[in-house]
Amino acid sequence: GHRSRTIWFTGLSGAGKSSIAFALERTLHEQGVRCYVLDGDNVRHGLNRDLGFTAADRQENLRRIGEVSKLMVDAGLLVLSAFISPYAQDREMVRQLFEPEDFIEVYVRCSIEECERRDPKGLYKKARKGEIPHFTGISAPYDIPTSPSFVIDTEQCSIEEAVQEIVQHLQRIGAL
Ligand code: GGZ
Repeated sequence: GHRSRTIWFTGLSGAGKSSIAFALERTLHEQGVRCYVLDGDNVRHGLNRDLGFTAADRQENLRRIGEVSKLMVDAGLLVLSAFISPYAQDREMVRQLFEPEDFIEVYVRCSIEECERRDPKGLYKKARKGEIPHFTGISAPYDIPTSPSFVIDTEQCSIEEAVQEIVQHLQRIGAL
């Protein structure tokens, strides 16, 4: 049976975190699973609009998102949180908010070269010109996850294949 929990997607800008989370949400809705996607577009313009991209602001961004995710899990939802979450220390802080089985970390892997080629919002181009400070992968770090629950490589598989892999993983661990 389905239990509410948080699936936390981490990876570079343009790696495909939000696309996978929204596609997964559609698939799970079709199966009657109540879920909700949190990502930069619905959190950074509202709840966290006072925060930028320094290490301290990212930490506070992720702390609040972790707390909101936890409230939504308490309310019975499967929460799909898609944030770069570049610092291992911050991902660990968020993990600590949950029971171990209630937090699944998915590393959405894609090389910086490929993210820069995709550049869906033109942000890498701007970051290269020095117009966006602290840009992850260009002028700010990304700590590669050392023990994620699951890795999705978006240079190797499509969004739909990624969704199928995650659904199968969730079934394997009895989460669906
Ligand atoms: C990284 C930035 C930055 C900087 C704006 N560094 O691809 P996007 O556009 O839609 O997603 C990115 C989003 C990252 O916000 P997060 O809340 O996920 O970051 S973190 O988890 O690190 O707190 C990108 C855009 O915001 N963006 N400036 N400097 N990404």
